[in-house]
Amino acid sequence: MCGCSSKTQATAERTTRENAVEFHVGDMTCGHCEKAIRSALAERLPGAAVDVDLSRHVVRVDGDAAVVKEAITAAGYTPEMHA
Ligand SMILES: [Cu+2]
Repeated sequence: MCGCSSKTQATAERTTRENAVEFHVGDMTCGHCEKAIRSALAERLPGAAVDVDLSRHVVRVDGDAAVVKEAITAAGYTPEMHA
């Protein structure tokens, strides 16, 4: 058993950040939406870690919830705070 296969599985590894906020964005449906949201977030939170799960319509950002919500809304999408 070598390390190759275990390394492949580790690509799904998630970084858990204490101040990460998670939003459900129901109208984020394709790669274009993801791009628009990512660039809106990069504009307001330069350098912040952004995690997008397109299949679950979830956006995770290492930043302030109010700023994230404003950025997603300004991009034309509807963020809902995750419990
Ligand atoms: Cu789209």
